[in-house]
Amino acid sequence: MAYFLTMNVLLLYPAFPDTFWGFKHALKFIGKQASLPPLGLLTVAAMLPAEWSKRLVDVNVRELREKDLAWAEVVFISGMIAQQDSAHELIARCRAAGKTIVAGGPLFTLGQEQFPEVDHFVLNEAEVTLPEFLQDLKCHSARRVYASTEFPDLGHSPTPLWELADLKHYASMSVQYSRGCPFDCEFCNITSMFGHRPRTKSTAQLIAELDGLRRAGWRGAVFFVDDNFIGNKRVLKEELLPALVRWQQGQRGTPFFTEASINLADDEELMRMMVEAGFNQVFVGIETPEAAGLAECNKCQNEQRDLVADVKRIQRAGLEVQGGFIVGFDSDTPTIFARQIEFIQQSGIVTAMVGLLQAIPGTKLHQRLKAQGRLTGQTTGNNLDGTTNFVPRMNRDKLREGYKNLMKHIYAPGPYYQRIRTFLREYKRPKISSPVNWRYLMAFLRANVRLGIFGSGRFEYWRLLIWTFFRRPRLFPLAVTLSVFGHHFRHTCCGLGT
Ligand code: B12
Ligand code: SF4
Repeated sequence: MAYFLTMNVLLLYPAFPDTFWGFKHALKFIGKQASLPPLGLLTVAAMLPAEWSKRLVDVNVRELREKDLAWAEVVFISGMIAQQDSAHELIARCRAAGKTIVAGGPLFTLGQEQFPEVDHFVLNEAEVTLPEFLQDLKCHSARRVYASTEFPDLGHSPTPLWELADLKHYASMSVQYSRGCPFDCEFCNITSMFGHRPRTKSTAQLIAELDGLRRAGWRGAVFFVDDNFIGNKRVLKEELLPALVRWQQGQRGTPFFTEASINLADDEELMRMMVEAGFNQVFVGIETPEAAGLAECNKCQNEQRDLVADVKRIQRAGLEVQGGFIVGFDSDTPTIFARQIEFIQQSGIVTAMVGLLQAIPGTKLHQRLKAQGRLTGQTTGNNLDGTTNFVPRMNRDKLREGYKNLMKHIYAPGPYYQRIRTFLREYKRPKISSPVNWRYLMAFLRANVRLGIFGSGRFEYWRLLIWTFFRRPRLFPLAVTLSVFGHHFRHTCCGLGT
């Protein structure tokens, strides 16, 4: 690949399979194509020379056309493991069209050997590796692989080029304030990829990103895609959250959501400030209610606590809790399925992502299972597809069967709608939430037909709406949204239909 002052660069994002977080079946209700834009590629685009012409094709939103390929001189492709099938197909097409391919992002950082057709791998965090690649390109000496163990200062990360994305196709936008997490869970690859010390952008940088989104016309929800948003509580309380409160003033509020560890429940002040700043939802890794499972995966922050009470405290503060759960730990016995169901129902975690444990390359779990000779192959990258890539301690068929039944149970209309009521009873309505607009009204009408007339859980649907209307009327829009999510989960996770 040669370096030219003007170049046509195609930024390519592969398709996700139909999975839990894709929300494909729910997005149809609001007429959107994908839940979030490819933030990594938009950030990389902002690091490329300003004179280069850039075009983004997110295959989750629109197909890759021959004329896109004909236009491009070089293709920059990104992705995570769950997108690997689509990545292989797209790379084959780019190769056949004779394009130079540059690949980066978690899929390639952890599995470059599976992609022999790629010309250049620019791995790890582009803030470190991309400048070196571009410099070598100028000198006609670009190598095949650029990798680094350095964790860069995020103060140099540019504002993503939102203008490349067609924002109207996405349900939410994303920004990233920090990378890294102080904890050390055995199954997680965040710390090997981003380190233990949470690195943050400056408050001014983050506000500039939000301003950029506003300028690009975005008025909807924004996901802070931090690995653990509360990794540095002091900076949050002293700098970022007060700045976000100021940013929200004088305009229609922007709802935020993020990911955090359970110790958020210990800090009333932090929760109050987050809600005031616009946060109304948080994803928390609960993993398991079993002490032995938590100890096994080194989830020390979840040990010795009343996790149900913690979840309820966060909900009462005005933050909906979405939860991550895992079955398949070595210490799990067949009672784990009933224990997980009981926990999920009691806590009122409506969006409960329960996965079978998988060993992702780069994790301590992967190392341990490899040393024990228990690895059986590659991970699919989607821990909700009912597969494992190692020999579990529990009989494999029992594990899979128990997992399937668990998913069928928690997403069946009866327990699902009941869980929404448990949650709504506890939840304090935040000041800032998604506006009720024409899209929402269309979704409501569609839900009435799809779930209220044709749905197998139609009785539970109407019961929930009537209950909410009289008991928690201000949470009515949320009740409808969660009902629509249930439709997606039933389709995607357990083949239960509407
Ligand atoms: C947002 C997010 C999502 C969003 C994706 C939205 C989207 N359109 O991309 C949602 C919620 C849908 C999602 C889902 C899942 N996710 Co996810 N997700 C993340 C998260 C939290 C942030 C990603 C992000 O936007 N980062 C911000 C940008 C700026 O960083 P970045 O993308 O890494 O890009 C940087 C570099 O990688 C590099 N780079 C990236 N692309 C490219 C391309 C080129 C050419 C170059 C040069 C450089 C480069 O430069 C960027 C700047 O440094 C990460 C965790 C993390 N910290 O990265 C997990 C993560 C990416 N997800 C992960 C997983 C496993 C999943 C799920 C499979 C979870 C599940 N069990 O269902 C699902 C699968 C998706 C699906 N629908 O099927 C794993 C990926 C593991 C892997 N090796 O692939 C991660 C790393 C989390 C983890 N702990 O394991 N996810
Ligand atoms: S708390 Fe979350 S991000 Fe941090 S190491 Fe554990 S699973 Fe990974």
